[in-house]
Amino acid sequence: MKRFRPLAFSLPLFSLLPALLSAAPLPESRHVWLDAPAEEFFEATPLGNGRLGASVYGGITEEKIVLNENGMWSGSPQDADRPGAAAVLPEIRRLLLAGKNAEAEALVNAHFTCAGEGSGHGAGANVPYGCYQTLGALQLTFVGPNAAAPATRYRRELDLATATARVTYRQHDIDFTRDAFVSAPAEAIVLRYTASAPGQLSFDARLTRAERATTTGIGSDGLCMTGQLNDGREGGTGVRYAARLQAIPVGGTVTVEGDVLHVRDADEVVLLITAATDIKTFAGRHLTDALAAAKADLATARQSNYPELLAQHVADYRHYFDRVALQLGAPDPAAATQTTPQRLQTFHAGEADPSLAALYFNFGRYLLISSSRPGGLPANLQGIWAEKIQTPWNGDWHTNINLQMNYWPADQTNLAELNDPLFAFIASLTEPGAETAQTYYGARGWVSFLLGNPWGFTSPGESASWGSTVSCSAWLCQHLWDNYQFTGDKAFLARTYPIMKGSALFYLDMLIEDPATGWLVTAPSNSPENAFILPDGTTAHVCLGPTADMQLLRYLFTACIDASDTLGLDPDFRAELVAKRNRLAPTRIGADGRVMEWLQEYPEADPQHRHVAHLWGLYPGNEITPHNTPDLAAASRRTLAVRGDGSTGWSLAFKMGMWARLGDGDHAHLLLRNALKPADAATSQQRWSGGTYANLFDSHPPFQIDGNFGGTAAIAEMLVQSTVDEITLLPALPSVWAEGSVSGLRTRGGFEVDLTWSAGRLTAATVRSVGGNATTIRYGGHEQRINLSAGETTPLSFPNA
Ligand code: FUC
Repeated sequence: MKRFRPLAFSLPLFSLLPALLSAAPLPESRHVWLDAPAEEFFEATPLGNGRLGASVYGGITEEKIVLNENGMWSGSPQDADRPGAAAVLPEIRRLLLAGKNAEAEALVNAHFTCAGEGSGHGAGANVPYGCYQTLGALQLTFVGPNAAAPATRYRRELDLATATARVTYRQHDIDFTRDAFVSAPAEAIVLRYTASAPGQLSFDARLTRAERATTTGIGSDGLCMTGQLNDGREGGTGVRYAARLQAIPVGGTVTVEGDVLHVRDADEVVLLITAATDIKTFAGRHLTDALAAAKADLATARQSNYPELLAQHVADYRHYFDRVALQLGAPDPAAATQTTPQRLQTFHAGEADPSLAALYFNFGRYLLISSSRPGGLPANLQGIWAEKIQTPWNGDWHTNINLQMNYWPADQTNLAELNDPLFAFIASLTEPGAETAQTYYGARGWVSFLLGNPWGFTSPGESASWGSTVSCSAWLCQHLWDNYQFTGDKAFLARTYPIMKGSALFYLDMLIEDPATGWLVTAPSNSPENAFILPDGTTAHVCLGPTADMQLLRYLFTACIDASDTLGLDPDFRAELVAKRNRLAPTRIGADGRVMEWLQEYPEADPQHRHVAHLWGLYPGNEITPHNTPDLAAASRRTLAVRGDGSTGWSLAFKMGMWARLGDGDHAHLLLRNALKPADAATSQQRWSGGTYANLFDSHPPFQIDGNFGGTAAIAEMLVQSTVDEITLLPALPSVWAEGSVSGLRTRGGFEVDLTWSAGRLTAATVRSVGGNATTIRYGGHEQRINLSAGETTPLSFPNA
């Protein structure tokens, strides 16, 4: 290994890259913009403050703004554990050990799934499991002689540098501007409508919702919508909600008639919308009176004028967003002149457009800042943005990939505190999950399966094919340990260690020995959602020790071993973990050179299946690396080659990250190209077709936000990779990103990295230590050991390669 020397002097922080660090993104990586109003929800412009969401359609005569509040959950707490389930466990295991997987699966389906209706097969709005639902919509109908006149110069844009939306157009030589943002400091949706001539704004406003809503007028300038959601039992204990609208005009008049607010002949109008629910769950505001809260929030928001509200909002947002700046490619002003959907088209057709990747990255960070804030609920399958009563898959927290993927960019892209809702959710599972562990396995500790809602649901899902994966809770715990690896925050580790320990205790108790090999394996479980074909031709999902489980358990046990050691706790527990970790079934390579998905080399029912969790150890785990395990890395390449480069949005993002870990930037970029394939209403009819909608939302289809977050994390993974004692710079730079710079990416070990490169080669790099630490920096074939104190920055130099 060649070594290189650092520069002999140390420069103050940021002195090397001053322009880069203070710069807002270039327009081509800053604005998501369209030249037409949205016709579908997945074309609307999404705004949010973590709790409240607003999606702007931008219609000229008929404007619709879909409203969201993330406590809008139907359903209610239930005990869905199946009594007596543990009694059938020995027979399920006996059948599995006898190779009778289909019979075992039948037994799991009959006795080892949840009691009751579970998720309602993904449509649980009216069963106890519940569903995340829309709050409703603000509908505006513009009236007056000019309202329906043809509009020119239409532009609808989202500015990712300020988290503001703007719609502009011209009618009869009058320029209209509609601004929108959702303020976290003011807890309000703020809309401002202006025109270039006085008295031009006339519209009717309504607050609407497809069910369970009553709207009334408040005074002469406001509306109020209230209702109560189904608790899943029609029992009247469902979540209550309230939304308030207030119009503040300059000039003209505002009146209210019934449930309609009329604005006439105004020069300018500000609309404030506040909303609240009384959901009682592991996070949120725990209100007893949603209406009083919406009213109080409105009163507070009214104390500031529009410029003040805007300034507070932008400052709050930039506090998060400005920590990272990414530029890919040389400045490309021409790219900014194309609409975002046009750029998706040309990019998919083969244009390089590196700044589109930077735009997508910025959008992913924007979405996380807008859908996950400390103290709130985690970003769900659609973040916080939902237009229906029955959101696809209940808009819940699926944990066999989806929820975890939502949080992949958090630490890496310097948004660590936005993990807070995820961590609160994980903590909330330990109590109900302890009952589930006892009821099904007679085990200590806690477990949860694929389904997660705000009501503490930890039982297996209602079908064995997807509901029996037993390692979902281990995967959740990875986020706790990984966050500690990024931050080194021992107080956090001490707080969360009992959660990881509880998870590990469950697995210590439930593992069984595979007599054929002597290895310890999970039983029953499955490899996320994939089926295999047994020698007699039958198809099954339920199995012993799928590779994904074993990798996850190796990670969890290692995390608990290291954590207990760091904290000086539980030597006996640690010894048991060490002993059992060594006996966990290893990741193996099959006769066809691929990583084996199951303990036996079954043919898979769907060789292109979207799930690839048997490569979890490659990404986001760390047991497979080209450097440490070259054979497994080569087998991973072959596995990915057979799985293919198509699939759902999140699957493409997952594989993008894996190709980045394999050091193949061009293949990762191919996955990015496929992820950004234009998606629309027609492609939404094609199962598993993936792609990206006109507003940059990821398509599964349907719209599902995990791919946005996974894609963002994968882009970061192409630029910087890390373990707790090693940082690799530009490990998988695609050749089309020959020029670029990034600042503010975080690494494990507690560092922040700024890089500039040109012609595909690193030209400048600085590393700042957050808490004081040593690490090894790798670039190309070179490595360098650094040891920095807290806050210290060092520039790095590299030999000319
Ligand atoms: C998991 C995935 C599906 C989908 C759903 C919401 O079950 O297998 O593809 O993403 O979650």
